[in-house]
Amino acid sequence: VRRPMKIYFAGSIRAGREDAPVYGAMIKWLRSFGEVLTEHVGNPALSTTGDDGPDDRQIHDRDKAWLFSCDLVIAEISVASLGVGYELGWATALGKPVLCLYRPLAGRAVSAMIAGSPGIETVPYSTMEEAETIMEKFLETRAESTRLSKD
Ligand code: 6K6
Repeated sequence: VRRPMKIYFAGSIRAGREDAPVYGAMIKWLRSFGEVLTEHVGNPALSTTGDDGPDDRQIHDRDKAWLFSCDLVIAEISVASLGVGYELGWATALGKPVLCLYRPLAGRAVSAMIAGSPGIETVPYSTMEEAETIMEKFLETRAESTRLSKD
């Protein structure tokens, strides 16, 4: 049975929203491959304070449920976030395929717990075009194994 692939996209929220347009562009592109469970991550209107949204327990529980139900996880980690790191830890513990994309910056290295994790593919990129090529390759190989194990 083929159903749309469920993609969990992770990106910084309270750790800083400067890359929100990047998340938005990636999410928009990913929509042609499946359902993106976490579209709010790319919403430029979402601030870092979020006083008007659901309370933290609701956010945590809903995101955790999405993480359990997703087929794979893609994270943009150029802005380092505790929440994203926490999600990546759960994703690998759950055995989900995980891709982390980042733009390399001088003097800043990706956490060894992410870059060194055998359950995570950590790949640098510089242009959106490059990011799309990397995501497409990841989706093609992972979608196949997901289909084989779930059908
Ligand atoms: C809006 C503004 C502040 O808080 C909100 C509503 N918050 C969230 N809504 C949905 N997902 C969230 C929220 N806060 C964190 N997350 C999840 O953690 C997302 O899936 C992100 O990938 C990740 C971001 O973590 P932080 O530590 O940067 O906030």
